[in-house]
Amino acid sequence: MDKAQGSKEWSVRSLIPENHPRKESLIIREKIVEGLEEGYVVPQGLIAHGRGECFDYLIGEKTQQFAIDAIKASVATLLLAKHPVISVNGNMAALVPKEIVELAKEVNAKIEVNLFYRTVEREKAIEKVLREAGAEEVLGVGEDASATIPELFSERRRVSPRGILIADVVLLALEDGDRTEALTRMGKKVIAIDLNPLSRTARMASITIVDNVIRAFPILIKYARAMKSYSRDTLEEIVKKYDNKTVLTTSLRFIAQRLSEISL
Ligand code: PTJ
Repeated sequence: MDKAQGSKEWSVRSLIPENHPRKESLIIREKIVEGLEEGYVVPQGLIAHGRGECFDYLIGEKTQQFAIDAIKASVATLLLAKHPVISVNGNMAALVPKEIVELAKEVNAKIEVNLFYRTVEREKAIEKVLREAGAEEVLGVGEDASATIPELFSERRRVSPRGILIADVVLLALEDGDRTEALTRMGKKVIAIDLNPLSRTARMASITIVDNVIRAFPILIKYARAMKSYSRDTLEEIVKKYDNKTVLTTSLRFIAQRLSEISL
């Protein structure tokens, strides 16, 4: 890449033709690449994104009813929570920074940085992205991540005593299953957004939204605005009726059915 190409004015996005059939998907990729260039997405995040793209293809790159059902239960759970926290990693910061801040405001949740490949530089870079997106407080950065999730050995064990440690509900995405399992053992409800219904995270979470974070966040915000006026009884009823196993089974059957229809 020459100097002109490396400058801010030159953007890879400008190389994507307006009428390219995969334009949206290519632009989303560029957001992840830009996050990598700015140092807050890790190279492994590109691999994670590719896995996500594959599963997104299988669900038709659309938010399906099983995701809407999970989104409604998630919003009810967040609105009922005493200490809800949205956990943010590199890919999430690249894809949905404004939406994270917006949803946190709607459901009165804290925002906490929590990384698998933790470095102080990345934590600070993600904090900056979130503050630029409107966040007034970002937990889990530097000394603030002074508490520990028991029986978890990755860097994800470091959490804020004002955030994930005391949270009753944690919303997370693009995650490995270990932390979800550890948080569940601590008695917390975990809401996971994961395009892969077979992942350990998807299986271990209390509520799994099988959808792309890009689409799921705006819908979460929309439902949060609508459901804020619901009574506690109504919200509790929504949570009570929700069954994550059914949602995961439905998503897998949907994929199987879709593939068999396409292959005819
Ligand atoms: O920023 P860090 O240091 O915390 O690093 C995090 C990564 C993303 C590298 C790490 O969590 C990782 O390796 O994730 P995995 O184990 O590859 O899991 C990612 C999961 O998220 C997979 O099940 C993907 O299908 C899914 N996924 C990928 N992109 C999206 C997604 N789910 C929802 N929306 C997406 N855009």
